[in-house]
Amino acid sequence: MEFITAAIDLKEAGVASAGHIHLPEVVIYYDKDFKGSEYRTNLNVLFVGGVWNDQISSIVVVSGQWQFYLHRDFVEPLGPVLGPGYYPWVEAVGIRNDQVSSFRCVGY
Ligand SMILES: [Ca+2]
Repeated sequence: MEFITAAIDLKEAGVASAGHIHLPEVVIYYDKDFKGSEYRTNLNVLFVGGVWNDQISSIVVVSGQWQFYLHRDFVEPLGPVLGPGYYPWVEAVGIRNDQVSSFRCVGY
């Protein structure tokens, strides 16, 4: 993997510090309908890099609120913030297909 990643600021994201913590988590897929290569992460991804750049076509948000971006380093949001759920086709939620270059957790 050539991803450039960083730990999520849990306090900023609103994750409770008491008790056990369910970390924000997302899974991205190369193709629609959760097909092709997949990558699961609990990190912010400043740049998906290499073979993943401009390739994401479906997403599972396991936990947290996630924003996706057209450019690396969280520049130019694509579509709405996505909460937990299955997103088999990014264009159905307003995220252009094969355009995501970075993403991060913006809430919990
Ligand atoms: Ca794709």
